[in-house]
Amino acid sequence: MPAVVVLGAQWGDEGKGKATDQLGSRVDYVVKFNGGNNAGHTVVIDGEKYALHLLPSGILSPGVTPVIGNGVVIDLAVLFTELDALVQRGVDVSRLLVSGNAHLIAPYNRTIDKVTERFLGKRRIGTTGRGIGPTYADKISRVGVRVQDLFDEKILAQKVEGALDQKNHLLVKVYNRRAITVEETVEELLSFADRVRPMVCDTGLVLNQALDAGKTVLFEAGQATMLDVDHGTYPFVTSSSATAGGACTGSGVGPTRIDRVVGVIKAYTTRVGEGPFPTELLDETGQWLREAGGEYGTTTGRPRRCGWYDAVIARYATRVNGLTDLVLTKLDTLTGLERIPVCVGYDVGGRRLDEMPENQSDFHHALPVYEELDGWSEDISGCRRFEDLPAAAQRYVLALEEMSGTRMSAIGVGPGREATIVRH
Ligand code: 2SA
Ligand code: GDP
Ligand code: MG
Repeated sequence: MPAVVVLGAQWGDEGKGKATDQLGSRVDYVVKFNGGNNAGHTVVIDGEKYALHLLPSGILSPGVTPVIGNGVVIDLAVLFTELDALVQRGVDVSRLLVSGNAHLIAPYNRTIDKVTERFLGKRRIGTTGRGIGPTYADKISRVGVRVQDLFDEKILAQKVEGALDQKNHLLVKVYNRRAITVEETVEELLSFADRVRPMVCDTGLVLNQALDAGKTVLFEAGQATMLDVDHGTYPFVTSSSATAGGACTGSGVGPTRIDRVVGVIKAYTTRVGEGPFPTELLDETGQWLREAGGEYGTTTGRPRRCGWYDAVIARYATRVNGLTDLVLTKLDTLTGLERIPVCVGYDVGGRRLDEMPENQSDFHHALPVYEELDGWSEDISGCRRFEDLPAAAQRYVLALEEMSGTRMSAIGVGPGREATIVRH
């Protein structure tokens, strides 16, 4: 397993943090390649809970070198708050490497994220408000500020001035806010420069050299396939490439070097923020799933929308990412349900679809076509072998595996590191 990508197959919060942490103990490098502190990955080790946002989950495994790749957007204040909190809990963070090409979330991008959402009103995306979208917009518009700019004050001031020219117009004239000065922005960014400098290097070169030397690298995605800016439910997406291709563009490692792509998928579906969600349950069953699964945002605390497993999405994620494996999580959450519906296709205006509709409006109007499977009532959290699961739970997993078209190589039966059934 020299190079493996771990990503979300649904709308996020599938349990990527736990999956990465588990694989992390067997790899040399863990690279975060997209997103920023919009992410929230929970890892539970010996009953102790860690919520990671900007840092790769691999940071918790001793011996692993964590890397923040060029595809990530970095809020420096958050980076150091997270690092300090981990140091206080005894985690060794000294090996962290940061790409000089990663973009910085400037304070004005946080402001613009929040005011834009407010002004969008009913059309809002439901962002995390962390400045992610505006920072990626700056990157693509070529007015972004990168980590390497921190080490030349003159260049930093020029870049901030270039970015603020447009933004102040928007802030003052459209959003009725005060103008942000170049000086205050530069001062805030520079206050972190000395601390970040020793971590900064050509991370693409380091990773390629590591692979050449036979080391193992795990690429950890933030958000998920259905939130990917190209392949997700646009415009209700995040602004980065959360699919497998993003692992290459966001790290500087070519696609021919990737050996495995692991999709993490929940035994049901959740989504946080706005946008279409065919299997969403707006009734008390949805509320039951939310409480049973503890479905509240790891970053913002927002209640997550809950619904049944959607095999159309599983097949789509398999295709878009070229998945080699699925890791099924939170099977234990479904314990106690008599029957469990699974979405096998959509009805769009009387037409039956087995694949994701290409047209966005069709997806908004897609009605789930369900097949019902038997549930189980036994506590499965102690199961460690597939054969230990009740027959109905085994059948549920095998049915999902067949519908999704990818082998389910591991099954999560609890939040803890050890609460996993490994099949392949
Ligand atoms: P943004 O802030 O620009 O990335 O928001 C755009 C959309 O992406 C969704 N998004 C997420 N969805 C699930 N989980 C995320 N991380 C946190 C978590 C979220 C939280 O682990 O729970 O705490 O609320 C995440 N980050 C971004 C977001 O909801 C928008 O739909
Ligand atoms: P991520 O963003 O994909 O890393 O997922 P989050 O950490 O935001 O949300 C997943 C939640 O489910 C966390 O609270 C995990 O501790 C928890 N979790 C992960 N796998 C399992 C599992 O198999 N069973 C249960 N009950 N909880 C799990
Ligand atoms: Mg999460």
